[in-house]
Amino acid sequence: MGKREFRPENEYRYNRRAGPVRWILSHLARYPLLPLLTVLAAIFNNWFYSNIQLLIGRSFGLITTPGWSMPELLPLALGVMGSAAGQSLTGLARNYSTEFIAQRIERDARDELYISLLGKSQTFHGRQRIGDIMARVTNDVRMLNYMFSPGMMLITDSMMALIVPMIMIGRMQPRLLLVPGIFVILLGITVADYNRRLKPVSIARREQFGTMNAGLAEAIAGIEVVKANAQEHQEWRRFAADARLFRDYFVQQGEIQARYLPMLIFGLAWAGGFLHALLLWRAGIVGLGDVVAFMGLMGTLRFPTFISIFSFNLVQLGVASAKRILELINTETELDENESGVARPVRGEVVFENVNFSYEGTPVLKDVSFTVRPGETVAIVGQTGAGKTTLTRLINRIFDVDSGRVLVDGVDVREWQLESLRSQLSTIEQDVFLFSRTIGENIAFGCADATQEEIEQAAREAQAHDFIVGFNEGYETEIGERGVMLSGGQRQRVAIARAFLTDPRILILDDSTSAIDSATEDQIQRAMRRISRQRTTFLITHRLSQIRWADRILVLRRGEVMDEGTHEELMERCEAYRQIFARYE
Ligand code: DUT
Ligand code: MG
Repeated sequence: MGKREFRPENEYRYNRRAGPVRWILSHLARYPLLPLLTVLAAIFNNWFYSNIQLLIGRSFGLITTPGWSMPELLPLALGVMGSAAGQSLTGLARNYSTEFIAQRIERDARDELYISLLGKSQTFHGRQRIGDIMARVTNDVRMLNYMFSPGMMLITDSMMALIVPMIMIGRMQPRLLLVPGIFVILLGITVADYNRRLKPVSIARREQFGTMNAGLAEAIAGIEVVKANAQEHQEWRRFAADARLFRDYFVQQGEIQARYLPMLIFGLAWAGGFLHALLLWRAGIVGLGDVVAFMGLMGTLRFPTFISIFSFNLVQLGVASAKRILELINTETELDENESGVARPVRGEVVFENVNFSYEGTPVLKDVSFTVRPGETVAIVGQTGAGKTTLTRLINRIFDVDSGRVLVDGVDVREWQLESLRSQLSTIEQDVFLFSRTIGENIAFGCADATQEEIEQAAREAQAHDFIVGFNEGYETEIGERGVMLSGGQRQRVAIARAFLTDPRILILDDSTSAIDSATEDQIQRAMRRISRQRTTFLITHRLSQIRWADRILVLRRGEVMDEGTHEELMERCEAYRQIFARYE
């Protein structure tokens, strides 16, 4: 199994390496009795139905022989009734078991996919379009459901609806098999041809759905930018083009379906079979009852013929969807949770040793080396794009170094157990992401067992308590879509409160571009100062007032450490440092 950052306990092992069909089968193997039940139920269901045709044929045979009597007909009539009841019961069992399989597999696959998404690295998520992921998690997983119910159910049923009547016809009079035999062969050929033509169109349709969805998700996520730049028209046109292409695939599919030959062939076969049966009857080879039963059994073939227009396509789509799901699951990810790695309380020493790092081949950090003692506060300054944020991301392993080492307490971060390392490390960025949950829950994120008192204590220390109780519902206030929106400064304080609660040993405050009014700024600074005490703190800021409480300052320029020292020292000797402040003050 590949690398992952997250792996739950007791995970079921599916076969993900041998293609979509094997993967689906490994899902099916979790519930081995259900497919068996489906097949058995389908066999008996069709046997009962065909039996009805046989009994009706026999009844006709009986009432056309002179001197027949009622007591002879009665068992046949009862047989029809019994078979009809049997048919309903087995139909019930068949539907129950396929529906069960379908729902289970949809649930399991969605679970599996979601778990795998949680385990993917930041690099993966940075590359992938959210809308496309959403399309796969919702729609493609749903297609697996349809693949079994009704897809596989119809196919099993129609197979039996071909085989069982054929056997019965053969047992009645082998010669009668001539027409249905030719028909079944032609059916096989035409259905295969039809599916071969339909497959690329249905698969393209699914891909296009993902593309359309991704475009939509992006436009909505970026709605502010769209509006601010008056790009509504362009975005609408872009979406309309995507939607039109999606529709075109449907039309193409319709055209292929309209030219569906098997039903035509069935019509011919039915008439041809009737003629053949009558000829055999005239020759005295079969009785009248046999002709009636034969026509009833021939009629049974209508259902599998008709339904094959959908059923095989559903399975094809299911397999194509499975392939898209597997693609996502099997995408290699760079980091691993390192379950057996070092897990212990962090003291807070951070060392960079000749670290080089690049994004997709573009070097961003070059030969960076420095040491931070436990509890020290280090400010990192440098112009925008210098690599400050990137540098801090190597500590909590959002990314891994290309060469060199990052050590926490003398241990390479790659040797740490990922969860242990990340849980003792907090990052507070300017652009804080909050979930659409209550403020209290957002503060307690990552610390699920926190009590209300602890949450409020943390909020007080983060200077957030006052504005929170200012809301009507206080800590129960919903944030985001269904509730209040918070300002940048308020969000930041919620994040600081979260950090107070989780009490990390290493803290990263990434605040380089913030622009907040001075009253709020004062509060945030007080909160930041308080939280930076007694833990190793990386401070990315251009505010002199904050830089002053740093023990040391690192000057980063185009990914290289230029100099380090106190503010006064650097003002004295470092040109790059002076430049930064010439600009910002
Ligand atoms: N970069 C990427 N991919 C990313 C993030 C950044 O290619 O996912 C590039 C942009 C920039 C360089 O890496 O040229 C350094 O980016 P970083 O975000 O580390 O810069 P910063 O020092 O934090 O800049 P700012 O002060 O604007 O936050
Ligand atoms: Mg940055």
